[in-house]
Amino acid sequence: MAAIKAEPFAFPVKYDQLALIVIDMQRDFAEPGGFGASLGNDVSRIGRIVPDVRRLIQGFRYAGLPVIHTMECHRPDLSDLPPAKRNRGNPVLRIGDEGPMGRILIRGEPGTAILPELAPINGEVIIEKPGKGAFYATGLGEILQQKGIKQLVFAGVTTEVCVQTTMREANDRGYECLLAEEATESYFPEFKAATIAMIRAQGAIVGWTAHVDDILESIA
Ligand code: C5J
Repeated sequence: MAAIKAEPFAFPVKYDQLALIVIDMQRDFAEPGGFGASLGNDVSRIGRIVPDVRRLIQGFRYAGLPVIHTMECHRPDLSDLPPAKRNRGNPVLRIGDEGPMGRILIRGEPGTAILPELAPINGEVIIEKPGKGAFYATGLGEILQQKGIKQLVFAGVTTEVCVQTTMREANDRGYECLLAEEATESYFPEFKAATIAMIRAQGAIVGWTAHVDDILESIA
């Protein structure tokens, strides 16, 4: 059986059931003036993974494998934004407030867009999600089922929030999940390291982790 070099052991890949899911590579998390920055984070860390995320996307496209993009965002009337989410913490700008890139994390605003280097192409699925996990209040589960996808390679941000939440949701739904280490990032390097360790602990209790080069070599 084909396998991708991974931790804690080789990932038993089935190419006809495999897709890449790129989580929330949006300007609001990666650029000054966006949601991430409004929470006091150093957003420059996010920009550094763009070349590796791009390589992964291109590898999947070249191999003819599905690429799915997610975006954390809300309706302009905020009807899908619970007060408990909007009121959390003490940010400079809250979700829905007008910022330098438009309203924070609102559908259709410039700051909510996926980074241009990683923009979806025609035919790729885009999941707009109001939660941290991509299965909550979206059609992702049905789409994966229709396409016969049972294995997901994960990239995107932030490792310990939307990436890990979605991996855990997927794992509980029976998907085999593989995190691409260089293609994910956190504002906190220690949280990224802890998430990688947690995911692959206890015999891949949530999933596997692998290097981008090893994933690309396998699907080439
Ligand atoms: C956060 C995300 N960190 N995409 N969202 O609020 O991880």
